[in-house]
Amino acid sequence: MADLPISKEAIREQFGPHLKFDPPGGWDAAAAAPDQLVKTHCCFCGQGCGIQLKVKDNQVIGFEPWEDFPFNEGKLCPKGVKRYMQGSHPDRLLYPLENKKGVGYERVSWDAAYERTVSAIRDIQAKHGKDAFAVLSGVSLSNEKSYLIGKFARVALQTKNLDYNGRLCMVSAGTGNKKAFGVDRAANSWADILETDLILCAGTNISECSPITTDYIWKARDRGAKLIVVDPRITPIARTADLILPVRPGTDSHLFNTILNLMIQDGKIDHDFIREHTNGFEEVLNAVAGYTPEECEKVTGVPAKSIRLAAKWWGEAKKSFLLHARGIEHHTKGVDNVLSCINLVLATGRIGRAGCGYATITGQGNGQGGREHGHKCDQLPGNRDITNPEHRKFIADVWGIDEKDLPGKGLSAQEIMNAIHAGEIKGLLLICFNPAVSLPDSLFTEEALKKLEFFVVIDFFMSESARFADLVLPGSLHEEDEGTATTAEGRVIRIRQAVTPPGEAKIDWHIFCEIAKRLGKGKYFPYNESEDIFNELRVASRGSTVDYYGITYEKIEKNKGIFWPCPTLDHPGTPRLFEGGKFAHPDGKAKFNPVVYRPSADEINAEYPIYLTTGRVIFHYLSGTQTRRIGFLTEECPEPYLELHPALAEKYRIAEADIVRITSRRSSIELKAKIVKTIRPDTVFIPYHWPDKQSANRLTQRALDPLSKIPEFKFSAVNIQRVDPQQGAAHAKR
Ligand SMILES: Nc1nc2c(c(=O)[nH]1)N[C@H]1C(S)=C(S)[C@@H](COP(=O)(O)OP(=O)(O)OC[C@H]3O[C@@H](n4cnc5c(=O)[nH]c(N)nc54)[C@H](O)[C@@H]3O)O[C@H]1N2
Ligand SMILES: Nc1nc2c(c(=O)[nH]1)N[C@H]1C(S)=C(S)[C@@H](COP(=O)(O)OP(=O)(O)OC[C@H]3O[C@@H](n4cnc5c(=O)[nH]c(N)nc54)[C@H](O)[C@@H]3O)O[C@H]1N2
Ligand code: SF4
Ligand SMILES: [Mo]
Repeated sequence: MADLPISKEAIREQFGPHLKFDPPGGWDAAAAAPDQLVKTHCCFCGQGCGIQLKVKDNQVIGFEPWEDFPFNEGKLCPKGVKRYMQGSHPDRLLYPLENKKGVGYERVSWDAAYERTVSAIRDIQAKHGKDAFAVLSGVSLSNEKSYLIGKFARVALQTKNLDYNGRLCMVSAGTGNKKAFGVDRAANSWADILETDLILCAGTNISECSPITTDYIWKARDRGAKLIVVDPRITPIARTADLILPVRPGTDSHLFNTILNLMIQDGKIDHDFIREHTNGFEEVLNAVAGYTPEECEKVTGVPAKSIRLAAKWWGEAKKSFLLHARGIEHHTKGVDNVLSCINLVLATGRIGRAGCGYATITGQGNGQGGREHGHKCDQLPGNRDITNPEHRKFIADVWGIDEKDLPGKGLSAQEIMNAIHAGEIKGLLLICFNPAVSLPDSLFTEEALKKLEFFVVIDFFMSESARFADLVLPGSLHEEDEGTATTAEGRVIRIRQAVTPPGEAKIDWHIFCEIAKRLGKGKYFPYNESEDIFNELRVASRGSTVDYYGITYEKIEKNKGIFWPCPTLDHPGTPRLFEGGKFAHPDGKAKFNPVVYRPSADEINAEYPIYLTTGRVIFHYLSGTQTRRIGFLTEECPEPYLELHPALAEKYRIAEADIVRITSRRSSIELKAKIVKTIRPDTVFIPYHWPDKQSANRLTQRALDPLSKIPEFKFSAVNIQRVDPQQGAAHAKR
């Protein structure tokens, strides 16, 4: 802060070339000393980095590092650095818009918007039943909003069809964790990464997607820790790895089963831990018995000697930490992949103590908290089960309703879209989710959204999904409301309001409370401020595996975050789970789960011979509606591309920057070729942050994991073809 104010010229020189528009509040404001610095957190990924926002005249005009926030100690990635540019962005939605047939979007009053929403809900539910109106939500939203939206769907709308975008993200990990450990959270805080001796990263592009975690891994490596990476691509973190297992997409569980079998044969498992702290090992032992490195090499494409080395290192390590993310989870066997990883951890007993641990790296800003508070089709707050009579009674009592009025288990996100397409669901309220870009098989999603009788979207930008809406309501950005979020580590943090929403935009949860009121359910939503909602959430989570009861706003601020579970006001929180080998199942033991390898849903054959996988780049976030609007980020990565190996490029006579048509059993898109040596020669990769003709999801399929209901984003069979230069020129004009 000492060197403020800096000159306009200095700012223009530093940021000018990267800005497509003037900075929020104009150049003068950017150069001025802020009125205040607000200590809050980045709105993007699940790392939840601390950041200080510079506020002037009710606008966020920049940022300063927050160096004493323990997780990131002031460090930020390029998205965090530029996040402040959304608040006053020229594309901000400032008032409600109604889509009038033949006219387009027209400004309407909030009163008219609410009346139309309420009468559409009433009409559709009267004609087609309560469940014909669905809610789809997202976990960039705070814990308070996630909790409130769950209650809104169940109490105000009484629909069972509520689900969220974590269904595309965290559910395979969540299902696997609950099965194995009885609770769904990273087992350790990242502090244990610093102390470990061997790190295994499976299906996670750490450096681009959880950039601050890179720092923890580097620090461990400075102490001599080894690194094994399992990924079909050599991502930046893999470039320094001791061992790379370049697995063919969709074959991970074969690899993990084989590694476990080798460890069992070599006697490198912890029999005492297995006997005292786990159930089900015998079944796993039998399930992995037939898995040999030679067979595994055929299936996974990983050399048998690398598999043996991985088994030796994992078997012999004194301390280890296993991290995985969507690379192994975005599959029709995502839960199996997660369980086969966890079996490796349990077999060595290296969990629940210093330097020994396990975590799935949670993706979205509140991907952890948002999956705990009753935001999912099968769940009530406190990660309670909506089909369990005791859990239902507990929550019905907290909400002051009769248990029999609480809806049952509903459809998951993709199943809701399928039901919309089939004409069974007629109305949709969508917030913080952009399915037109992020669901698989995008042309199907577009067809479905067009069929809705009534579709209302709450967003702060006109997302690609909002283009199909009857009503678009302007909601709030992260820094426009108070609240909490829970990070990938399980640390509950405070999100601070820095400014009020611009124009007529409203704080998201106020919109829900008003709709509830107009539906005659106002008495269930009596909140004046976010803290009132949090205090109810604390009670609703009390006694569950996800106990927030002992966490208060004040306590979070004082301690710079509190790890759940935290059952009482004097409890300090729990950074490390499972200490002393005590797990969250009723008998205190962890559960081994046998996994039998099975192929992916799409089939590789002569017509579709290539493995397509999809994912992210550092400069963009999810469906891109936020980051594609920020000058610097779009300049660094302006468009998607097809990443392929030189050997594959040569086979198809493709040169760098050629236009390539990629075709799956769903559709085709055309992208520029990016030829890299860091990918398997049988696999191609597309980053998915773009819509329409640039959308990777035009190619992906709607097949789901039977347990978690996650789509198979990480594997589609495709063919590729160079588009001749004539057609290429046509492409460039479109
Ligand atoms: N920059 C950036 N950061 C983000 C996000 C973002 O959009 N942009 N999103 C956030 C969210 S919500 C999420 S979920 C996380 C995602 O974080 P990650 O899961 O780390 O990212 P992805 O790019 O989806 O995929 C990870 C890796 O999986 C590999 N992979 C693909 N198929 C397979 C396979 O079959 N097996 C194995 N072992 N690996 C495979 C890919 O090559 C890729 O390197 O990132 C979070 N952080
Ligand atoms: N092919 C392929 N597809 C994928 C993936 C992949 O790896 N490959 N990854 C999947 C994963 S892991 C994820 S998490 C999903 C994400 O997919 P989505 O959830 O659809 O992506 P977002 O871009 O977060 O969309 C959120 C929308 O909500 C808005 N928004 C953000 N914050 C707020 C808020 O606080 N209030 C309101 N009112 N609106 C808000 C944004 O402007 C944006 O329009 O995509 C999935 N789709
Ligand atoms: S996007 Fe993630 S890693 Fe980057 S600054 Fe934000 S929270 Fe930190
Ligand atoms: Mo995600």
